Amino acid sequence: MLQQTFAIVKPDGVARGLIGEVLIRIERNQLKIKALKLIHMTQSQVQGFYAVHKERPFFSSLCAFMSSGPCVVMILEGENAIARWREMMGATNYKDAAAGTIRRDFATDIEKNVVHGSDAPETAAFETGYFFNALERV
Ligand code: IDP
Ligand code: MG
Repeated sequence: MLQQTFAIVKPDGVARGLIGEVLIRIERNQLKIKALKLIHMTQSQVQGFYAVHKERPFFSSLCAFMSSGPCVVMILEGENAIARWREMMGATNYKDAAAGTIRRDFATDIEKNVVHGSDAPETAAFETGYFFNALERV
């Protein structure tokens, strides 16, 4: 099934010079980039994006981290793009992530885990719409 998903290179990834590394992996895995920009979110913009996590103990730390510097936000498209991008990212906790995944190779912390990916079609639709309007997509 042809799908779109939403991806982020988080502030730790951008600060550490990992934008190119992530983009190379995306292109090598035949996911098409349909939208892309560099943004620096405010805390309240992050709160809106991560609203599903607002009751979690790590929420305020996560919002501070995600607004600490610029991120690259993207829409990716391909067959089963949601699952394929999550597989490329690896588990949330890099210690549990499979060999060869982005988080296993580069994450330093359960929070500072380099990349984000939507977890379902409904969240992908919400997240792509949160960051991109029609003119920003090809
Ligand atoms: P995901 O990014 O793999 O989908 P989620 O459970 O949706 O993981 O959590 C969103 C983000 O919140 C994670 O990517 C990570 O940055 C952060 N996070 C998740 N669990 C923890 C935790 O236990 N401590 C600190 N940060 C966490
Ligand atoms: Mg998630």
